[in-house]
Amino acid sequence: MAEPGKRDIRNHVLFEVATEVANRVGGIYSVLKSKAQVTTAEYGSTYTLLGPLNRASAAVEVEEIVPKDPALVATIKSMNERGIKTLYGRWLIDGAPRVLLFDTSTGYYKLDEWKGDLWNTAGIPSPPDDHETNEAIVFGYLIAWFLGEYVYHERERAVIAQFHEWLAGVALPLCKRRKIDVTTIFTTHATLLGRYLCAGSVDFYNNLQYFDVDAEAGKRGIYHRYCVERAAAHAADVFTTVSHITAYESEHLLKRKPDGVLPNGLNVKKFSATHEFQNLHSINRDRITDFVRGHFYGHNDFDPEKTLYFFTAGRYEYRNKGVDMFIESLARLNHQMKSSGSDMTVVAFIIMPAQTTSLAVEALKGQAVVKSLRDTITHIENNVGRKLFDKSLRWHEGDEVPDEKDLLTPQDKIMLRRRLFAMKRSTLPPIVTHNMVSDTEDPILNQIRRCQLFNHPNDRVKVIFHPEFLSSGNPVLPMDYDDFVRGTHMGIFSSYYEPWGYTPAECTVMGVPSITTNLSGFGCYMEELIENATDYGIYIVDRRMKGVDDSVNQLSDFMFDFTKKSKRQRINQRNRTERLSDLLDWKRMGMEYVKARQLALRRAYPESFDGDEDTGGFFDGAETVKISRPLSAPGSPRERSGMMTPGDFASLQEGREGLSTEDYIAWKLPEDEEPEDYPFPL
Ligand code: 1S3
Repeated sequence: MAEPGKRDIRNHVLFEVATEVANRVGGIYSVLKSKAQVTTAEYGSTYTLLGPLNRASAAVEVEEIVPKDPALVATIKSMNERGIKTLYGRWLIDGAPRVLLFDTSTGYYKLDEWKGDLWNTAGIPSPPDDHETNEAIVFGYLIAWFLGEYVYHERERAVIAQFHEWLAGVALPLCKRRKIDVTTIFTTHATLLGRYLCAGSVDFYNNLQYFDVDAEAGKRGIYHRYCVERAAAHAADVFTTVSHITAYESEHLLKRKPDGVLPNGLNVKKFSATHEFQNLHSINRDRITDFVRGHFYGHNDFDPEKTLYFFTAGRYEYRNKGVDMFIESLARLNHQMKSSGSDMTVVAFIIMPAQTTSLAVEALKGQAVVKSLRDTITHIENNVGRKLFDKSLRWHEGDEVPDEKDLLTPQDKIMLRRRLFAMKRSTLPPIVTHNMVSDTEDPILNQIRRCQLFNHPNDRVKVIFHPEFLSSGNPVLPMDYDDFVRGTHMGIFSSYYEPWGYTPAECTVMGVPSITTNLSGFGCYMEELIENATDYGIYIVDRRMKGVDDSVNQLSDFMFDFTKKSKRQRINQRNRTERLSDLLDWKRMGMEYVKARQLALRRAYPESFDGDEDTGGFFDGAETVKISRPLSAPGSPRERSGMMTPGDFASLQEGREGLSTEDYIAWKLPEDEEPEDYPFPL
């Protein structure tokens, strides 16, 4: 048995705790799912994800198996005997990691006791009717219970528990208070207060140092949640976030400097044929074109060969995700294209789930009339072909060559005429594909109305708002998200608040150029890494140093310049974009996670590292991994000296009290920016 404080750090056990394990909600699901392969490659069966049990999604995402680890078996048995239901299994994704899901409903019999305990031990209040917080409390207490029992049964190996986001954070102060022999990491993917403050009309980045955080949280009714988040950040052995901009935010809003940055990666899949992604682009672009033809029936007066598909997508956070700026820039782009006499058309999609009642009749009708037209023409084509063949068979020398006029029968003409009349339309093609619950109050629709982007035939920019996540089962736009992205020409994410931003990163690995901002973690990361990012199809709008009007112009100029590219230029750019995908691969990004875990072990078990300057290969392995440099013309990412890992200018080393503010000093904004100076309503 190990002496206290002397657990086996080399063969440690890893738990990752989050509410989005095998449960698709948002960005954390993407992080855990895409990272699973590299983490299971490193840990095998000693890696387990812990989450709340959502029976509906577990039914399709998890295959139940029997645990083998004796400490795990004993702990689960003990919890089950005290009424807590669990599901242990494999998450059916690449890497097939093990998951242990807790049915929180079976822990509610202790809710009142736990709420009292949370107040007494951590001073965290919990109002009676906040379901989300109640869930977080029950889940947190179940996790602390689990970890406490687990380390009682597992006496040899060190245990690392990494927690993602405040919803999984309640267990952290409990682990600390109860002195549970685990070492912990807390990773925040956004701060609660940051998200709330940015969604209002606050000059967030210039005032970060000055917010009265308790008062601001109180005003927004989230003080208790904020307490959980702040307690989690302070109780963890190692505190991390996903980008430097969020590190700066966390320092001021959560009052602890993060120890380092763990940027998000992707599970990059390379095709054996280098240009396969270009083929996929053209196949999926044609599928989008099919949809567009239906949507614009009666108004298909633009050439698909000269049409570009732009899109934005994500959680419906109108201002945070920069939809306000996107629509305003589209209006300016429309003006630029019209006044320059451009023969191109841009169809801009907004894919953001909102409350809807059903698909709009017009959207369904559009697809139906175009399908009928296509069916009728196929029928006529077959008739004409058959007749032409028959006539040709009967042809003798001296006869006339069959005349096309004799090939179309009167019935064919009537059928065709009917289809053509069905496509007559007295209204403009719709903006939105669904019936909205609050059409007149919807911020996106109101901004489109204000900018008068009504899909008029003269408009060079058309807009389609699809207020639902994409799926191949949708009768109007039957495509999965990845296929849709591949078919577009450009993704546009003009975010104001975006700790990381998976959407542009996903575009990049699929070879789709994107526009992002220097207020998003991803944008800053790419700007830091690549000298000539635009050549690589990564356009970064300056939302820090420029006034809003100038940022909007910069965005519309980026889009306008893109419309002027030839097809060849677009293909070349896509090739260069796709070459950046190695930079975003978890094989590289995962190094920061390795370093965070190493630091957590050092902090909890310093004796195990005594006199051990060589840390036993952990760090060495992480730091000597060569970053692949697949880049060629025109130019290459910035050459950097010294240690080069994705979190590079973070520390994640013992001996430093968290990140130094100097690390993200670049985030300081000029003080004279005029927040009220918005040229459009927010
Ligand atoms: C958060 O999800 P969001 O879209 O609410 O976490 C994501 C994963 O770290 C991150 O990419 C995103 O910026 C955050 O905002």
